[in-house]
Amino acid sequence: MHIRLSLTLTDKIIGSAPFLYEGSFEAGVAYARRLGYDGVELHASDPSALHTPDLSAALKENGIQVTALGTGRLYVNKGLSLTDGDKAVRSEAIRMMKAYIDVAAALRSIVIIGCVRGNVPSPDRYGDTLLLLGESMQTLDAYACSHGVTMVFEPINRYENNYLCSTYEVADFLHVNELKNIKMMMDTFHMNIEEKDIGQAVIDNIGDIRYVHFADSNRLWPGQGHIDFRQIIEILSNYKYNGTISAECLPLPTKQEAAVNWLSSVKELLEQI
Ligand code: LER
Ligand code: MN
Repeated sequence: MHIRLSLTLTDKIIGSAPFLYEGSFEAGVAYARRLGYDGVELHASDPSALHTPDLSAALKENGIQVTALGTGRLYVNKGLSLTDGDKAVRSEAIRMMKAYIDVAAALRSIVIIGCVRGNVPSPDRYGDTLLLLGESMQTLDAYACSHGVTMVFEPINRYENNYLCSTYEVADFLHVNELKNIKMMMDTFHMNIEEKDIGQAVIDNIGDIRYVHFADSNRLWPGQGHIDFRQIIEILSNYKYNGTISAECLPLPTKQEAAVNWLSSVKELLEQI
């Protein structure tokens, strides 16, 4: 199994965001290398901050790959969503997502679609929201296809987003909308809340899974809660998953301790395969 282990970097941690480094991306790349990571997952509210000569030089110098770009800050910082009732807001969300795709094409990275999906404003608007999301995703899929970029939709637990919370729901949505370059990712923290059987959900959806976040049931690094990571890694290995596993967990007790402990526990699990 050829897996890349990636560290989550952000320019600014907002609230209880599960990222393990805060500061300049160039310094973050060197830090990820020093700790022994192979890649970085970048979370910035402005995609243009990610396509700079300094960052490219830092990536090259440290032999580090950008594994994915997170886009949640569009929703958290700017209130933009792909399903907003106001067409002008949806269009702005799509315009910004296209800017992330442009950067991802240059960096050969994946783009994550997480909370930028927005929420269903009231139960009677569920169908309309799915239709709006389908429309926005078709537009992004066409753009991603023409730029050779893969996007991954993240099932997020019900306490953070009120629809498309489980892997099965997301798989249905992607298939019904016949999306070509938009696949799925899995985050074990969310799966622990939403799936009946995490291992079975990985097996049933493996054909669509292109990216992985590892955090334990309490969102600390693997081994601190009760998720069976050995079983999940065995399944990923059996199905020849060759993508990234990313360290998206709470920065506790400190960012650095979480980053160091996440890596050593995941490496130890991988060595046992
Ligand atoms: C994003 O990857 C995620 O998992 C969300 O829960 C952000 O907090
Ligand atoms: Mn996640």
